[in-house]
Amino acid sequence: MNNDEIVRVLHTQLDQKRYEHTLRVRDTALELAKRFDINQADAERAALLHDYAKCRPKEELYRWIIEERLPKDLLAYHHELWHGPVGSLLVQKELGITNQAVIDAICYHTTGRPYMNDIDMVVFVADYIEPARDFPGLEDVRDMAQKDLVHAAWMVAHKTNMYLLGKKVTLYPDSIHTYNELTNRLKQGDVF
Ligand code: DGI
Ligand code: FE
Ligand code: FE
Repeated sequence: MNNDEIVRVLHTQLDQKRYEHTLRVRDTALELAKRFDINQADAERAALLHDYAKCRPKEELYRWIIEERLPKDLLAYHHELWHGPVGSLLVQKELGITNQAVIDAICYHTTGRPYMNDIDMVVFVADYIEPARDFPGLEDVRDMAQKDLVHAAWMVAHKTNMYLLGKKVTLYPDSIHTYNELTNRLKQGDVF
């Protein structure tokens, strides 16, 4: 399947708002991949497909988690966390995607994961900084994404977790582990 075909599929799978978000995440991911000399084909594919399951009903997402080998503990957390793991499954089943780097980046794009690789971080950061996003302090993350991808990913994890704590919602363990591991990486690199 080439990227033009994927874009056509996305148009049928996603509502207009999500489709346009996806194209902006693709453009942003490509910029980051070029800037940091990361595999552009993988970054583009993962960005295009990162929200593949976002518009499925939550009952369907629930069913995939029950029926397939996906982490059952997701069900004890907000359903917003389900579309990444389920999307990573459905792109294999429905689109025949086999590229593991792409599959992983889709799976972990909402929470991150410890020891994220470059493709994971490109999607994690691009999803947060695409041009139509407007979070408090977002310009600082955009500036950092011009210089240091790990530090930018740390800022995304930090800001997302702070925002969620402010809302008094539970944090999925991967969200915490991602923050901890990136903090350790920056400390080891003497950034902090
Ligand atoms: O799918 P998008 O809207 O493009 O973005 P996303 O997949 O990064 O995030 C979806 C939402 O998930 C976002 O509002 C923040 C939320 N989220 C991320 N980590 C956690 C979380 N929500 C809860 N309850 N717990 C988490 O650990
Ligand atoms: Fe998402
Ligand atoms: Fe997204």
